[in-house]
Amino acid sequence: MLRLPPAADPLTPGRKPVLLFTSPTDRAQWWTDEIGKLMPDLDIRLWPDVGAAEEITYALVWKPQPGALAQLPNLKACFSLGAGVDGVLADATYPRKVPLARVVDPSLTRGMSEYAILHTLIHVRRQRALDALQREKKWRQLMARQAPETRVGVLGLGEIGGDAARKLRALDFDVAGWSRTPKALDGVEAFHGADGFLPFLARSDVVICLLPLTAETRGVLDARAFAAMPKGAFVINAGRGGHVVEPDLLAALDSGHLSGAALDVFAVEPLPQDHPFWTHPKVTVTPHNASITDARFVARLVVENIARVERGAPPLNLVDFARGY
Ligand code: NDP
Ligand code: OXD
Repeated sequence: MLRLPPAADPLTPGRKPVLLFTSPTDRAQWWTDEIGKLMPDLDIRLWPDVGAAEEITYALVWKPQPGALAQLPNLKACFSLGAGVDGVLADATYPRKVPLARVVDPSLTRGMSEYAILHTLIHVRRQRALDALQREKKWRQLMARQAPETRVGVLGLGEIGGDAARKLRALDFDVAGWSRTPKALDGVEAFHGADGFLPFLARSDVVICLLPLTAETRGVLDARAFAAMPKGAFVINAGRGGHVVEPDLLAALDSGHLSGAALDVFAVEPLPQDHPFWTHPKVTVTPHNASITDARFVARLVVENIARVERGAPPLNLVDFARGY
């Protein structure tokens, strides 16, 4: 069992912060238990049982119902349950005067890098073909491309993409990354901006999308992008479904230009039962679980951020509304 050291209750005496939790997917009980261990006096309300809206001072959210946050007149800060905030900013009524913080945590980052490495290795080591041979009880050795001969391209070099790029580099892959602004990572070829995009794709045998979904990055992986990748390239998407133009990806797979894809995120989630990705022979589908925010670790960040705001400091990991991430 994980043991957390006891934390002093950091609430200002005489004031009563109230946290609203709302998520269609995360387990409320898990979060209230973990936050309760660290801040026992915190009043936590579970959507839709808000009580008096003016009493709510903090919100911990994943895909909140549009309009819900705008109805909280005394909201001091909002905390995303994930690293991505597209599901919060999709609500045009989000009150922009309220700071929005996102999750940056080693547990979340580690899971994402593991996903990127796992699917890179499954592809490079031809594990799906070996699984098929096993099903037929065939003993046949398959040659795999060496890591230094494999050009991996990571879209997004932030908390998660930067970590994945460094770890892939440590496995001897030939790694490049693409970001909005120039970045320097040891041993990683860096590309940035619109001008760097197609050259970055053209040198990438495995393309791993770890971008946030913003107005600029929506649909970034479209027919033009797939055509720019070398024949036989493999695509991994753990950013957001909105990054991929799904019909374009299917066309690039079916034409034989791309060798396969591992997809964790989709335009519509859960992935509809009749979606061709489910049964496509070149596609691996996972249910948006590349990395799941773990309340045992991230409750501490929520509590710290409440304490910071209570003492007049900005929350950690603030989102820049103008950039959208
Ligand atoms: P960060 O904000 O730390 O990093 C984002 C990176 O994307 C930065 O390098 C940034 O560039 C780059 N970027 C943003 N916009 C553009 C653009 N227009 N062109 C080129 N590069 C751009 O985010 P995280 O690494 O913490 O998270 C990334 C995403 O991962 C999340 O937003 C979420 O969508 C996804 N995610 C998915 C999970 C899953 O389970 N599938 C779990 C967790 C996260 P710059 O460095 O110049 O700012
Ligand atoms: C996240 C996610 O953004 O889980 O953290 O998708």
